[in-house]
Amino acid sequence: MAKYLEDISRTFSEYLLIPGLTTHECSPSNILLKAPLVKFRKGEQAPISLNVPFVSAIMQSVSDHNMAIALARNGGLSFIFGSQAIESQAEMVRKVKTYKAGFVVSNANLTPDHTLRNVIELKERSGHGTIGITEDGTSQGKLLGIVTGRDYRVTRDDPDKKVKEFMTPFSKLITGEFGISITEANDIIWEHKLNCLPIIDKEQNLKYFVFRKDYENHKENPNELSDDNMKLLVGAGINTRDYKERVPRLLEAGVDIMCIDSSDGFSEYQKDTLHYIKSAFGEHVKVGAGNVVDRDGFIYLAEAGADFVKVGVGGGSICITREQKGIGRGQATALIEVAAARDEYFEKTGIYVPICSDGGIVQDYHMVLALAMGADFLMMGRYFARFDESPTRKLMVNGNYMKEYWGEGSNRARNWQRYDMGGSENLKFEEGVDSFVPYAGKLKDNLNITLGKIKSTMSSCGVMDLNDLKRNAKITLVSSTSIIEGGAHDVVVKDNRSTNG
Ligand code: CPR
Repeated sequence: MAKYLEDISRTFSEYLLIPGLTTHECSPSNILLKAPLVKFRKGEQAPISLNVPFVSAIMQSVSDHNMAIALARNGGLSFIFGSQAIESQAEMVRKVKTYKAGFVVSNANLTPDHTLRNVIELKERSGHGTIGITEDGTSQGKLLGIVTGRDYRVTRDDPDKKVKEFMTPFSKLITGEFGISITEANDIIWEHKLNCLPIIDKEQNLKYFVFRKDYENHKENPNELSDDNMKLLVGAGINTRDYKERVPRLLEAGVDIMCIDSSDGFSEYQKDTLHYIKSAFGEHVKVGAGNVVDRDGFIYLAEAGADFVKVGVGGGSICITREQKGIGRGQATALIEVAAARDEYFEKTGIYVPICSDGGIVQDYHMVLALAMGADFLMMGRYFARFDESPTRKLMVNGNYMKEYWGEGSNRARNWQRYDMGGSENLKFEEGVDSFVPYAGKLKDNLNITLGKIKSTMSSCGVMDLNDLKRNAKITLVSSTSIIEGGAHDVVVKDNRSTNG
């Protein structure tokens, strides 16, 4: 007879935190959000920790090199999507590892024969106000000029006017030589009162831009997550099929950690993958596994050698796994059981295997609930997809700016390799949708607001760090009527407050 679990599958929205005593020292500025990323022994420190307990989802529409750079600079980490050719994924990893703070590869480029209309479209789509004009329109082509908002007037100029007629031509540009340090580049910026300094090689090819505003930002990035050589940390998604070829290429490119990406990770395929990687490349090579939703799944992957275990089946915003396959579990219930299994495993073996709550975070307060329920860190897709730094297009939809966001098991991603059972049957149905999410601006601005809220909640709960939160939070279930009480009610709201979307 099938086994019936007694519990009801519950989601984050069904819980709230009860405030604890807020002491004088427990002010948001004293609260720490450092979190272990990989397993460690009792009494030791995790070999890799996050400064902010967030990682971005292993998805085409979320985690490329730009997202990875932005997130690591702000204390979190991206897992670059694995649903792409090995070489292009390795190249993205390399871009993060060779990233030099302040030197930005130009993401918006055109040729002199493009038009003002193209400039305006590109600016809207990419959000970049400085456009590199190169011979072939690529980011590394021969630099012929730049265009910024000061070079044209949208309301007066003919949209068909050619870029070459209004760009600031190369002869009038001040440039820096490839190889100069960030301090030298900033000296040139200050001396010539520039907003942007193009860096070129001896053949006049564009290499980077250095922006005045980035220099100022850089000083404001105290959480930056970097290795011993001051290079940013980066992760990558892998699958249970081509790991023998993919993993060595990712390691060569400098990847710091990998994660086996699957909607159902409780499988012998994951165990085989973990065993192979650990024996072929060594214990120091870090690999997370998942996803699971119960004790059995966690213990299986922890014993198979996973460095962290990811929790969540079917809770992702773009995910229809539960509707399609009838598998899954409410994210809060899954997390609470797996957190207990992690603590039990730690008690028994002295090895702490961090868990990551993956998917289903909608409101900022869900994050602090997930951390209180025992998640060591959180993986989010929708949250990050809304920012400038995600790899997708920004489009105007019904009068609002939106970013595209699609699931890894949707037809659009065609990432069928993540499904461990493989085979052609998996091509016959989708596990996710293609969608829009409201555009929200820069990662840094949004993250600062979110972290401010989390710290403020922690202060209300009277806890100083994430361990303290896990141990001492008081969590209560809410009834459907008390959920109504929690929003604005029985008043006529004057303005529409924006939410996380
Ligand atoms: P949200 O943060 O958007 O709610 O969820 C992101 C998570 O959804 C991903 O990290 C991944 O685990 C899961 N996911 C991504 N694509 C999916 C498809 Cl097509 N089906 C099921 N789950 C998916």
